[in-house]
Amino acid sequence: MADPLIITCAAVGAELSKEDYPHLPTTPEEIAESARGAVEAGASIIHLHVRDEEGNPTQRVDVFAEVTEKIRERCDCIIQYSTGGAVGTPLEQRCAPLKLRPDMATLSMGTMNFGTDIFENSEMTIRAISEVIQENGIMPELEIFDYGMMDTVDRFLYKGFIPERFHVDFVLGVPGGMSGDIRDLVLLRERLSAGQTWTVAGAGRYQLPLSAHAMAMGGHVRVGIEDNIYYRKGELARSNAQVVQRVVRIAEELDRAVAGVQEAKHMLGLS
Ligand code: KMH
Ligand code: ZN
Repeated sequence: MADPLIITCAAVGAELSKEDYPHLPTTPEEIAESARGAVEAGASIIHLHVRDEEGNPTQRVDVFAEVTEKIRERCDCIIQYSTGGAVGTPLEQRCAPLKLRPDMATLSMGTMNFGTDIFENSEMTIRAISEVIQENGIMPELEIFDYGMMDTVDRFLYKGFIPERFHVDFVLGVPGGMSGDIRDLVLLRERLSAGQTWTVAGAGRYQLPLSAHAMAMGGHVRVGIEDNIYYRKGELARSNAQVVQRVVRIAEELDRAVAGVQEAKHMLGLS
């Protein structure tokens, strides 16, 4: 019997604007409300990016603090800060919010083309972010966008650059990274040690099929507007809650219980 399903909601992201997607939450109030809706629908982790007063992506500590507080006022959930930020965010800014000690933080495991941009994660960048994550006692989620990044995980583990306990997120279907083909997910999953917790986040049209396959394979799922603004072809999602609700319905059909926040914390080694 598979473990209960941990649903992550990537509610905001750093790439979209309200012009791309009119319901994009950008103010602290909007982000916290959207997170609340997703958690009420069944998400236990909120993957968090925040926006400044103009709606632009920011790694400002005061904004992360305000949004975190507003989410905590509304619901109990695991809050996971992005250290990826937006493409081109300087290293110091990427690490800055970690001093607020969120439950989790992302750690991207390599440089890649990211659409028409370059998402820079050199060895020194990964090590620096990993150090700040560890200094603050945060559980890392390793973001794997491409197969070679699994080799970096193994090498960094061997060298002690990353801690031994982490969660893994396969982020598939980003142009420049690995595709969201199911065979790629199977290949990646085979690289994990027994008992390693993992999630899949499918970008765009890959979100739904990868979610369904991950659920059937015993993995966990990330959905949300950061990864896909569409509910189905040609139809925008109404909210983060709406896409989480669909995952919950599929999980029910697959007889996969959905993890509550405390269960998710326990499975991830956070409690
Ligand atoms: N915004 C992307 C460049 C993360 O959150 O750590 C990187 C990203 C990954 O979203
Ligand atoms: Zn992100």
